[in-house]
Parts: sequence; structure tokens; C-alpha cells
Amino acid sequence: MTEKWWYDSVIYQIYPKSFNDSNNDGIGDLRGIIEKLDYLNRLGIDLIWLSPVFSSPMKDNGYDIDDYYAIAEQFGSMEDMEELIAEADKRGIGIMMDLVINHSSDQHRWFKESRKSKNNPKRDYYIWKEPKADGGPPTNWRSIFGGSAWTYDQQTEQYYLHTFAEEQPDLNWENKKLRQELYQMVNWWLDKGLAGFRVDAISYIKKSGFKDQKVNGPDGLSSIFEASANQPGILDLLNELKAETFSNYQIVTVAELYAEDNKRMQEFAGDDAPFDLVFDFRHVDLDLSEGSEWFKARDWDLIELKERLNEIQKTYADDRRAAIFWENHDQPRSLNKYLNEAEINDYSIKMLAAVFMLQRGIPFIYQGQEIGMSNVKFENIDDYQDLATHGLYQEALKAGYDKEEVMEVVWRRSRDNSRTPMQWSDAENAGFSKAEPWLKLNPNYQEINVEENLKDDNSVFYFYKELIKLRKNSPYQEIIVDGKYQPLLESDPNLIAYLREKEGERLLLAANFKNKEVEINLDYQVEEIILSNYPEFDYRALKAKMLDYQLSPFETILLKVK
Ligand code: TEU
Ligand code: CA
Repeated sequence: MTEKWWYDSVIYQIYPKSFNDSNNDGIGDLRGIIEKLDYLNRLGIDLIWLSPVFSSPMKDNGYDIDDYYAIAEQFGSMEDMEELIAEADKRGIGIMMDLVINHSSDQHRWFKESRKSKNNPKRDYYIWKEPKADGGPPTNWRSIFGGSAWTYDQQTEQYYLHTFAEEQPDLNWENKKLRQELYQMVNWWLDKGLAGFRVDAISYIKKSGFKDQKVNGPDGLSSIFEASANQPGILDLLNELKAETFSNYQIVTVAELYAEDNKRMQEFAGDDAPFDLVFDFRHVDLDLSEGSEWFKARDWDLIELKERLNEIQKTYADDRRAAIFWENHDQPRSLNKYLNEAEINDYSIKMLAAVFMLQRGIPFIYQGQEIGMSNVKFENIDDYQDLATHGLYQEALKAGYDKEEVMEVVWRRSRDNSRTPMQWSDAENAGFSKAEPWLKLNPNYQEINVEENLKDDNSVFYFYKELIKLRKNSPYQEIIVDGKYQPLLESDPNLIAYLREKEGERLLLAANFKNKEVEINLDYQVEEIILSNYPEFDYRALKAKMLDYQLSPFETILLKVK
């Protein structure tokens, strides 16, 4: 695989609405991001993945675009966007935008045209179908946000398809003219100097027919994935997208894909594949059940988590790279997913950071992860803003859960867990805004905030900074960025351990995933202790000895071994 400029990149995801509000309207914005570029530069990241800032009615906070050539007023102006690209570039930071082209907003002029009449020139830019004989939706597919994936349009007496919310009608990728309009838009943005794109929900652009699938829940609907995720023929469309756009620029692309088996995932990422990287969700959704009650808690253990992490590493080994992440704007906070709430502390947060950041692949740090932000717990469902959370709430009530049980589900899985305003300080509204934020804060901002982290040399922030430095500017950078990944102790219920190896040099990461002392015995001789989340410990006794050691609760060490 040819060397790529982004191989040693560390990428930071910003959810603009929640990052920093520069004009005190309670909503994060582009100028707010410009104000924080020096903070991000201090962390040491190379690229910013910006969740969508295009013009949008904001039903799904920007993942419903009504004008691909304009910036949402609440986020700022096109000049602000151009200034962000320029100011970031001055600091050696590239901007990746979020390309949402599986669907548009129902307020896009294309859709307004399309729904006017059956013979409108733009009709075929979307997916319209006749009702079934009984007048119902054309198929029994469930939208990812709950309920039918079809909405009836009185004016032309047909249904239109929406994989997500009804305000997000699916674009019809079978229509060549539509595709050409999308490619033209992508190139227009790339000519503004973007470093690349994260490509939203791209698994769903190819539908293989419109037939009912097997019902898999009490709502009598079926999962839309069976008929419209990674379907045969999708690669032709994605390779056309790449040929018409990405391949003509020195950029990096990462696709959000519905994860399947390794071979299928390899078809999407790599030199001769449509994308450079793919987000593979097999490790972040292990706490979800299947079917329409996907939100039901699913038990998992460390061995399963390691299996999934190792599957992902195996999939993208050698000539590809994994996009590695713990969190994003759709996921609850990783601290609450992988740790018991009572065990979230400095040691366990740093343990998760090291396990994540020292894998092979391109790390994506989600805003707030670098200071240990965690899930929120609003007592009232009306305090949640996310339309998927409200869809989930309705689904769970319909499935017979009572309100208390449903709130447990919301607290565990709502996407608003990762969308509470960024916690800059213990000042009013956590320094995010001088106005009432659009979404309530996590009350723990008094203790968990950037200012506190920057004051404490042993903070989570500086631990992430150290991990980034190891990848970017250390004697071990080559091994961490490019070295082979080899799991160890796969069947151990308490420990995560893996080797990183290149040209005979070996690093060993050993992490105690539990809040108790655990023995580690491995036939490697310790040469150097590179990093630990117990700065107070003296490791000299470990040097030149075989690794036979008792790890303290959540103790994590990175060693040079032979
Ligand atoms: O998410 C696509 C996707 O598959 C989501 O259904 C995700 O799995 C779900 O939100 C988890 O609860 C992308 C964006 O990341 C998401 O924010 C958007 O809502 C969605 O597409 C529609 O654009
Ligand atoms: Ca604002």
C-alpha cells in the first residue's frame, strides 16, 4: 500500500451545535470553532471532522440539508467557513466536512419540485412508489429512527422512502442526473481546500428491489438493512463517486458504513476501494440487541469486546487502515458504555484512552472525550432534543416498556449523551455560551472541564496529548502508526494486551480493564516503560525483567519489550 499523507493523522470530531457559541444565541457556531483552534492545536490533532454545517431546517441537526451550497445561518456564513479553513490551515490543521448524500431535507428545492407531480422533471431524484393494494406503505421496512420508512404524500397519492426521518427523503442514486449534481457539489467544496470528507450513511444508497423483508419486531416491520445496506451494485456507484470527485484531490475520506463481515468491509476501504477509511461499528454497538427492540440492553464481556476490536484490526491489517474510535455524535459516551458508572475515574478513563489510541489505525477523538466527558441524565424526556431519542422513546413505549424502563434506555443510549455542550470551564453554561444553551448541560461541568484539565499536569487532556505525541513525534511513532497489531491474552477476562511490532522492535500495551488487582505474566522482557496511567508508580523494578507483574486497578502500561 503506498504511503499516505494522513497515515499518522489524529482526527478530532466537532459537533458544531455543541462546541462553542461565539455570538451568545445558545448555539455553537463556526466562529466559536475558530476561537478554539489554538486549544485543538495544543492537543496536537491534525484534522477536524466537522459534523454538517450546510443550510438545514435542523430536524436532525444538519443531517437534513436543504442547500448544499450554503452554510446554515445559525452556524455562520460562507465567509466564516472559508475563514475556518484558512485559520485551521495556518495551524497545520485540515478540515473534513460531513457529506450527507444518501438523503436531503424535505425542504430542499429538489424535493419541493419532486413532490409537485408524478411527471415533474425532479420526480425521479427521490424514491416514490405506489401504495400496496390495501393502501399501505409499499414495503414493511422500518426507518432507523422508528416507524415505517415510507410517508404518504397526498398530493400525488404515492409514498416516498426515508431511511431516516420523514424529513430526510432518500435521494435516488439510480438517477444519473442526480448523481452528476451531487458530484458537481462535492468538487465545488473540494475546490475550497477541504482536507477530505466523512461520508454519511452511505451504505443505504443502493436498494435491491422494494419487497417486504422478514418481520422482526412487535411493530410488524422489518429491518431496512436487509434490503438497503451494502447491496449488490453499491460499489459501482461508490467507485463512480470516487472517480468523479475524491480521486482528483489529495484528500482523505472516511465512510460511515453498516458493518458486516471482514471481506465485505475490505471492499469499501483501501487503495482500489471507494474510500480511504471506513467506520466499523462492530465494537460500539455490542451493547445493543437485534431487531426493533435494538435498544434493549445486551450483556457483553471484555472477551467479546476484545474479539470485536481484534476483528476490526484483522479486517484492515497490512495494506489498509481502520478508522478507530470510541465515541461520536450518535453514540453515548464511551466511559458509560465500557465502565460501570461508579468506576469512572482518572485511571479507568486513561486506560480506555490508551487502549484506543495505541491500536493500529487512524484515531478519531470526539469532542469532550479528551477531558473525560460522560453521559447526562435528564429526568424529563422533554429535556432531550434528539429526534432519534424521541423515536426510540415512542418505540419502547409501543413495545410495552413502562416510562421508568424507557428512561433507563434513554439514559443509556440517547445520542444527546454526546451532544451536551462542550465543557470549557466551571463558569456559567460551562463557558460554552452566555445564553441558555440549546441543550441542557451535563451538571458535572463544574468538575469536568477544559480549564481544570489544562491546570492539572496529570489530567486526561495531557494524557491524550501524550498519546498523540507518541504517534506523531516520538521514537515509537513508526511502530504505533504502521507496526503490525497482534492481540495477546484474548481469552483473559480482565486484561487487554496487544503488541505493536515493526522491523523487530516491539511495544506491548497491557491494560487492566477491571477495578481490582490482576496478575499479568507474559514471556517478554521489559526494556523500557514508555507510558503509565499511574504516574506515581516507580517501574524501575520492571526493567530488564520478564513481564511478571501485578497490575493495580485499571493500571495501563506501554512497554518496549523483546
Ligand atoms: O447515522 C447513520 C446511522 O446509521 C445512524 O442510524 C446511527 O447508527 C444511529 O444514529 C445510532 O443511533 C448518520 C449520522 O451519523 C446520524 O447523526 C444521522 O442522524 C443519520 O446518518 C442520518 O443522516
Ligand atoms: Ca451561536
